[in-house]
Amino acid sequence: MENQVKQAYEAAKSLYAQHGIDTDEVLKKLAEIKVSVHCWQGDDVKGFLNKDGELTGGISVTGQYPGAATTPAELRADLEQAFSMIPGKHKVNLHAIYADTDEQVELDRIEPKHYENWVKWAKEQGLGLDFNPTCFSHEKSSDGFTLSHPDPEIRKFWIDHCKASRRIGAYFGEQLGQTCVTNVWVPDGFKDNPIDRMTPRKRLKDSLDEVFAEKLDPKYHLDAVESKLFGLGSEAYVVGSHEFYMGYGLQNDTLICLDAGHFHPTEVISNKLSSLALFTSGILLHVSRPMRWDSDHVVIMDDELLEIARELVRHDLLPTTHIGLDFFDGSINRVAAWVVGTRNTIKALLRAMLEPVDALKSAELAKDYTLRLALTEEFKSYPFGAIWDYYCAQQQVPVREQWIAEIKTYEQEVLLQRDKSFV
Ligand code: RNT
Ligand code: ZN
Repeated sequence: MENQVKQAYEAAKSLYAQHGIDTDEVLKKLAEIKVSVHCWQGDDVKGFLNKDGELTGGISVTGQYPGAATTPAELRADLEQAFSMIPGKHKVNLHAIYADTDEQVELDRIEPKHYENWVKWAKEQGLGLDFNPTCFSHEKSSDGFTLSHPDPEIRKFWIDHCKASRRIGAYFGEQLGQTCVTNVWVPDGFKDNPIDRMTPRKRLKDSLDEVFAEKLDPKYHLDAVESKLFGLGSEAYVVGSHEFYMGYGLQNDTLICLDAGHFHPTEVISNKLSSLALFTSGILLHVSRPMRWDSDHVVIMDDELLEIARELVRHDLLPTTHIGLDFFDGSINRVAAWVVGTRNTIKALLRAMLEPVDALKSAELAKDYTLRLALTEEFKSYPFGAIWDYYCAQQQVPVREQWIAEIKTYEQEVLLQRDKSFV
């Protein structure tokens, strides 16, 4: 390790120690936190099952940056590159359309064997896996409905797809010896004001009951449901709203997924965690960055990211929270996007862990709001960067911006070669 990094760490360590914060301990705890890195940043949510199909379901990726992965092998290489720059051991979050198979398999027929290569790779890399049924970008979702579709045949197709997805999730969990979260998100909704808001919700509820009927070992597999407020083409009404899934998740003991971009523009998920946690056994997060809408920009170190991290740390929610990422930007180097978003998420957790939580809670309880404010503000300029740099060095990943040059080399040597082979 560079001397400078070490020296800066020692100096910072003694400053934090004055507040009873043991930075060595903090780094040990930080190394235990897994972030579920979403595979779909690597290829603009295209996947490999329906290559030529367009992205539908009210989500959208913009940008034409060269070098998107076009095969499972390329996507894995890009993920490996990203993970070599991200401290800690993490998980990869797969969508069903990322099956690695030559078979022309339909979504309602997917099986564990279609994802064997991912499992093999995850084992080699020491990674966990999470899973998602892909209820979009498909002819059977082209009118905007899946699990709540009025046509029982189409509904059945999606129910079967979600059932099959859960079995794949359970297979991931068993194979890798760690819990896999399978998260159900469906785009169902209306562009314009519906007359009947309730019947589609009733159908979605019934479909989910069928999907979750098979009991799976929670040691290896957990279900999650993800709500949203609106999408492109479902501006007026989304069947799976927050209230819908809040009710469903509480009644059926599935994890409730909070996506940072799925609420009203001034509404934040950080303020929901302490409520939800009182009534659930766990929460799934989709850490994202909405800009004016559910735009899924790359996660940056902004106030909301920090606030999410603080809530998790202050209320000891880390053991029961599954932290997933959900952003997709095709206008910049996609591997760099992963690195920026994931490093920021981990860094935000570190910053939160380096706060004098007990002292701040005591000040609050003693009605010393002056101390609460003053100490909070002073801590914003405490040298967390030195702790972060040391952590990166300790975890043998690039310190500070060193990784940018490595990414540029990877871009030249790997990403840009891909597009050439097309010409
Ligand atoms: C869509 C949801 C969902 C997707 C992924 C691809 O609004 O956020 O999580 O982004 O499943
Ligand atoms: Zn999401």
